[in-house]
Amino acid sequence: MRSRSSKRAGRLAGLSLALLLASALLLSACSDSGAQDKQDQAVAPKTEAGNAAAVKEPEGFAFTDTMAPMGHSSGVWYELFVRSFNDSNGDGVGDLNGVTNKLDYLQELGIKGIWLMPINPSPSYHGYDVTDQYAVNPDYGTLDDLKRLLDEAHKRGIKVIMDLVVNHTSSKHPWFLDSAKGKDSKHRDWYTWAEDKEISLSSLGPSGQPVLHASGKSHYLGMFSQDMPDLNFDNPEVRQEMVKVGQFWLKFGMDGLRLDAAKHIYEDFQSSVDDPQTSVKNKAWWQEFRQGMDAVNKDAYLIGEIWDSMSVVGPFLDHALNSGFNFDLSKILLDSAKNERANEVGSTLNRMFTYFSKQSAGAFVDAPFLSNHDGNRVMSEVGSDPNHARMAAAMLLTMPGNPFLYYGEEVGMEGMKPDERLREPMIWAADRKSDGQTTWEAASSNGNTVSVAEQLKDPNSMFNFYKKLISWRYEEPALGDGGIAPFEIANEGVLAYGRVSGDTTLLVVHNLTATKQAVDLNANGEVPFTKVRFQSVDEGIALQGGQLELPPYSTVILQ
Ligand SMILES: [Ca+2]
Ligand SMILES: [Ca+2]
Repeated sequence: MRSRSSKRAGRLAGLSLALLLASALLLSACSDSGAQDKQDQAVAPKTEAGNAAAVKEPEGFAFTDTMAPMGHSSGVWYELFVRSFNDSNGDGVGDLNGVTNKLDYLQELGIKGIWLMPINPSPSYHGYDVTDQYAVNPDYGTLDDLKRLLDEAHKRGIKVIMDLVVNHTSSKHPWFLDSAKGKDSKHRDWYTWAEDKEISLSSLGPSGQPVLHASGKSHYLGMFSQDMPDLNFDNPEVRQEMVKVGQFWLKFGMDGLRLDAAKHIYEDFQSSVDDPQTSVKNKAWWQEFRQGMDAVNKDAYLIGEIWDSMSVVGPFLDHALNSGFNFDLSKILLDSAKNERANEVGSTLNRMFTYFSKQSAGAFVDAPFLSNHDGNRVMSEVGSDPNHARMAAAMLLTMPGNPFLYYGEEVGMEGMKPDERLREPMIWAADRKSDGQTTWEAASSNGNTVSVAEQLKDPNSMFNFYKKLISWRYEEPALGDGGIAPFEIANEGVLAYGRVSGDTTLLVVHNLTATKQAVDLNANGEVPFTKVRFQSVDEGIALQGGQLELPPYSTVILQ
C-alpha cells in the first residue's frame, strides 16, 4: 500500500505528480457526478487566500508547492450519548443536567465542542427515531435544562451541537400515523408509499436490504427499518418543515447540527446508488438547508454523516455542510495502530483535501475520528492493547481539522458490536454506585476499565495522555489549521507527515512499534527540523543532525 520514493528528486516532484494522479483518479472515481464537478476536479488547486497558502521553506527542502486552503479548526469535539453519560437525579438514566455537571471535566480534557446524540422524544433507547422534533426527551429533562446546559457550556468556551435526524422519523410520529391513514390524509405524501408512486414491491435498499414495509394494504419506504419511515424530500412541505426544525434549534442556542444519514435523503434504493441524480438532489437539498440555517446563524456548524468515500462526500461540502466525518481515515488510523504499520496517511489526505478544498472553495474543515456510536470502540478494535490505543489517539490528535472523540475513549472504554455494547455507561469511579453513574444498562464490556476518578489522579493515565495531546493543538494552531503532506521514511513501523500553516512547518513522527527505532530524516535530502517541539514520552527521544531516535510507542513533533 505504501509507495516509497528512494530519491530526493522523486519526493520533490512527488506533489505535482500526486496532483495529476489525484485528478485522474477522481475523474474516474466520480464518473457519476455532474460535468461541472468533473471539470472542477481536473483543475489543479490554485494558491488562494487561506490559512494554509504557499509556504516558505528552507532552501533544498519542500513538502509541497502549495497546500489546499481549508477553514479554521474549532478544536477537539466530543460525541456524547446522554443516556449513558451522567445521571443527575438518581434514576440511573443519564440526563442533560448530568451533562452540565460534567462540563468542568470536559473543559479539563480540552474539549471545545460537544455533539449530543439525539435528545428528542423517541420510543427507542438510542433516539434515532424521533416522534417530536421540537421537544426534549423527558428521560433527559426539559427545554429549560437544555438552555442551562448551553449557557454553562458557552461560559466555558464549549460549543454544543445536536444530532438532527432529517432522513426519517419514528413510525410512531404523528406525521406518519396520519400518513398511514390513507390516500387522502394531510401528510400522505410526506412519506413514500410504493403503491402511490408505482414503485415495484421487489425494490431493495442500497445494501440489498428490504426497504418497503407493509401497512394495511400499502407499503412504505423505511430505508433503515420499518420503525424509521423515510420522509419524502420531493415534497416542498417536508423540506420547509425540516428547515424550520433546524432553525428552531439554532434560535434556541445550538451552535450547529450533526446531520444524521445525510446521503440517504435520496439514496433510498439499490438503483439510487449509481444514479447521478442522487448526488445532485442530495446536494441541492443540503444547500437549501444551509441557506435556511444561514438566515438564523451564519456561523452554524453543520457536520454530516456521509458514510462513504471521498468522491461521494465532496459535493456535500459545496456551500452546504462545513464538514463530513472522515470515515476513510478512521480505517487507516486504526489499521496503522493495530498492525504497527505506517499507512499512506499524508499523501491520502493531501489528495483528499485538494479535492475537498476545490469543492468547498477552501472552506471545508475535516472531521477525523477513530470511532463513534456505530463502530467498535477504539480499545477493543486494537485488541485491548493500551499502547495501540494511545498511538491511534496520537495520530488522530495530530490530524488537521476538528477531531471528534467518542465519550469514554479518553479513558480506554471497551465495547464491540452489537450497538448496545458500544454505548455503555461512562465509568466515573471505582465504586460503580457512585453519584452520577448511569445504570440503565450494565457496563458489561467495562468491568476492568479504570475509572475517570482514578485516571484523573494518575499522570500516566490514558486520560492524561489524551489531555496532553489535545493541549498541543491549542499551543500550536498549525496542528489544527495547517495542511498535511507526506514524508517518506524507509521504515514500516514509523509514520511521518508534515503539517504546514503559513510560515510554520512541523514534522510529526510516530514510532508505532514495541521496539526502539532510529531513523535518518536526511535520507532523501537534508531537512530543516532542529528542535523537538512536543513529545508524548518523557524520555528516550533524541534528535541530532537529522538522526532521530524514538522509544517504543512514541510520538514527536519536530520544528
Ligand atoms: Ca436521570
Ligand atoms: Ca431517504
